[in-house]
Amino acid sequence: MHNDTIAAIATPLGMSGIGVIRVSGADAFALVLPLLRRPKGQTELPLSHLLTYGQIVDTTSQEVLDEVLVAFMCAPHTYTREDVVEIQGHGGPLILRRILQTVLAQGARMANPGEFTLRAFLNGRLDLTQAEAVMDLIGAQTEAGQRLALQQLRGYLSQQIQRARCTVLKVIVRIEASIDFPEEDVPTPHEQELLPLLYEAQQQLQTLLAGYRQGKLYRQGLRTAIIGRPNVGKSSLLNALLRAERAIVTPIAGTTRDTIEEVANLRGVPLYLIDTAGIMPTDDPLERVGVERSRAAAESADVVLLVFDGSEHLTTQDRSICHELKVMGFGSHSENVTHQVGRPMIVVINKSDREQHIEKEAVSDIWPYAPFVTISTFTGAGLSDLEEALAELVLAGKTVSSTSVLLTNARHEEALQRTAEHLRASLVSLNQQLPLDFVSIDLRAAYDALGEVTGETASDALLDSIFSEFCIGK
Ligand SMILES: Nc1nc2c(ncn2[C@@H]2O[C@H](COP(=O)(O)OP(=O)(O)OP(=O)(O)O)[C@@H](O)[C@H]2O)c(=O)[nH]1
Ligand SMILES: [Mg+2]
Repeated sequence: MHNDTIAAIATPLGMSGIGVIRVSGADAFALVLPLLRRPKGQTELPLSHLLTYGQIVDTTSQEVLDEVLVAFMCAPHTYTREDVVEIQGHGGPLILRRILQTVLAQGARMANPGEFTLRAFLNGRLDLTQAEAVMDLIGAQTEAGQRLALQQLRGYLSQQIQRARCTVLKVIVRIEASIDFPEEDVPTPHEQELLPLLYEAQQQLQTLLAGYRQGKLYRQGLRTAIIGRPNVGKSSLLNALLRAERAIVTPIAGTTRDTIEEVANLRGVPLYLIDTAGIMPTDDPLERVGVERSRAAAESADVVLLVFDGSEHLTTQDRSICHELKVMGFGSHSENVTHQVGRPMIVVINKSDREQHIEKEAVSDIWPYAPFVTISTFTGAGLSDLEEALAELVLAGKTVSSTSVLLTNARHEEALQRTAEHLRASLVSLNQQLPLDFVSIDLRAAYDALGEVTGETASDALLDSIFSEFCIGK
């Protein structure tokens, strides 16, 4: 299954300067060479890792399909560690498909999603975290996300996992040697000897797990819904945070009819800003759909920016929106921002450039613990405070440094949680002076769970599910 030769278009299908077809496997050279017509006199084998100029010809019709540059790359210094050929043609979908067709007609098989990277993994060029990092790198939305993916690709995460795994293994070896060879005088390890090692492994894991929440933010971003009654300045706020005139702003209440999503960058975290239609009672069927979408946006948001018009008195509409958000669980119930109980939100009082009429105390009574920010989208006053408050709320002031290794993947997190539980169980058994084989059962489970992260103990089903999420040609 994994020793045939595969081919796929490796660049997105669209109009572009060039497009690349990638071929990998033992027969890659033999399949492509007959299709390549080189300038007269060139008959020697092309040099590895250099570009060869020529024309791709359909072998049955002899029709010239494209003028190309081809890179022939000998194993093992290739992406898959197999022989790889990359044909660079002109970037038109029709041309690329026709070139691919002729390569397939020569006997290559169409690659499955992620199959090139799967081969790189199976051939030992990448471990599983590195293969997954390839996908993260392609999908990265911010520079911080890109940096994290690159660190993972370079193997920094695997190193940390291996360190913890090695510590666990040390304990397993000591325990099992004493169980297996009691007659050879391998002494039974003393609990005081094993505990420090297990504590160390547990700490290594907990450090990684603590970074997970933060890492996830950088990778997936934060859904931030801008909610409020009509005309308070929600669309103006979206534009201000994007520093672009994205949404239509008018003095007419009900300007925004549908939700609008845009990505802004908050200190490296992708901020998915959702501008919504003002929530209000209405009989208009079109408006009603918009209002329902606003509610859904709030429901699915990680954070809500609740906007009020500071130049007007608090209205019943404002109050009923507050009520709806409370029902959804928004608003912290404790003063301590880092140990919030409710879903995070920020109260934004807009239009500070005008005379203020809003009953601020009434608003604070409704939201005693939510951060308050007063802004004007006209003058820009308070916008940096708002960004600060958002960063404080979600990052607790932290930003990703170029050296930190953060766990970003839910699969890794799940496996490490399991590892941590097994370690905890082994520590309990050790403390209760249970027989050492009890301890060792849990430690073996912890060792295997760590191996799942790097791929050493990953099942075929797990591999399938991971690589099927890749794009074709990767
Ligand atoms: N003075 C002042 N006016 C503002 C400010 N922000 C927005 N406005 C005005 O308020 C009106 C409504 O602004 P929008 O941004 O369209 O408000 P909205 O909440 O998106 O309104 P809907 O889409 O209708 O729900 C416009 O006339 C804006 O120019 C501000 O900071 N100061
Ligand atoms: Mg609007």
